[in-house]
Amino acid sequence: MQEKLQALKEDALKKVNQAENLKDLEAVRVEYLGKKGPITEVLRGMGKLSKEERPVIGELANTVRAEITRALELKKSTFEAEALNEQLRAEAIDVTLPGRPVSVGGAHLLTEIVTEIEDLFIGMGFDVKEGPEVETDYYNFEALNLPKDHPARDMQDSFYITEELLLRTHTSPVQARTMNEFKGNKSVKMICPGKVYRRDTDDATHSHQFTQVEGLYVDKNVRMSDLKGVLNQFAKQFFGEEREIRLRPSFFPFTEPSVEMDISCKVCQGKGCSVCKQTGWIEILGGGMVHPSVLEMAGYDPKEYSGFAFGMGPERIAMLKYGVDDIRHFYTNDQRFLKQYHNL
Ligand code: 2U9
Repeated sequence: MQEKLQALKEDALKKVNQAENLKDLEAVRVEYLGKKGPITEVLRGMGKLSKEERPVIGELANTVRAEITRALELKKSTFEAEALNEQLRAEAIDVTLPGRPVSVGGAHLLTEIVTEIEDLFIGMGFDVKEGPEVETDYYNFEALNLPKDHPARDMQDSFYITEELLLRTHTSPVQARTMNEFKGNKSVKMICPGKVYRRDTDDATHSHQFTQVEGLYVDKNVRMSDLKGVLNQFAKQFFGEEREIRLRPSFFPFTEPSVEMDISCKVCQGKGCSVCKQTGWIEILGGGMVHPSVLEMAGYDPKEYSGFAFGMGPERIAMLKYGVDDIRHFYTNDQRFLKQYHNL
């Protein structure tokens, strides 16, 4: 019996050695240690052995089983390590390969321009305020000296939602609201950037939705020369120190007197070219002294307070600064256009 067990052990260890994979190993395990295997058979037949033989054979059978089990496990872990190595080799990443470039987004040109304008005015002590795009007829027109029968309402054909509500045609209602909020007791120094809407047919220079930045400074003793100083500072910082400004008389219902501001043409340095239509000057914004009726409607005494206001269109300004030839480029989101202005 002892020799039989020794022979079994040697056979089994030999087969473990010869096994080429996990499947072979499992077959060896089943053959020798399985329920119907020879070792189990020996252990089952212990009852038939003599009293003296039983502990000797029992111990030997257990030892043989333990040795075969250990050999199986050892070989199994070798196979597993090999499999893992093979997997690691197959899945290895070549970190020296050049990477795929990630395309990085950026702020829209209009956002960049509006932020730049905001920064310049913040630098001159202005607050930035926003307001609703759906406005009441009162704040959009009435409070700005544009009563119901005013002919200037025709100039701003509007998108009405109800008889009293419309999409704002300018950002001026934000200023009217702010003045109203301050109840005539405080000075106001603010700009309000935002989207505005007009019933225009879209073409290279018109868009039914565009952007405005408007400004307002109301206090005691605010004068036209303050407006000129602030706008001159803005123009030089935004377009370049070498640019000159000029103010021309104009008309807006909410300012009196009203002006339009031109900057000297960069292309011809004021000599006259096709960009400035041979005038040497390019119009960039409008403004004036806040109309006394507007001050009064907002609760400010026009004898005590005065103010200046101005308005500009960032699209037009961006078009002038970067030579963009069609306003629709700002809204059609063609990446070939937008990407040119990343990292300005
Ligand atoms: C209040 C009082 C006065 C705002 C003003 C302009 C002149 C102006 C246009 C420029 C190009 C609009 O974007 S654009 O089409 N704006 O010329 N805007 S004065 O005057 C105000 C605003 C609010 C309470």
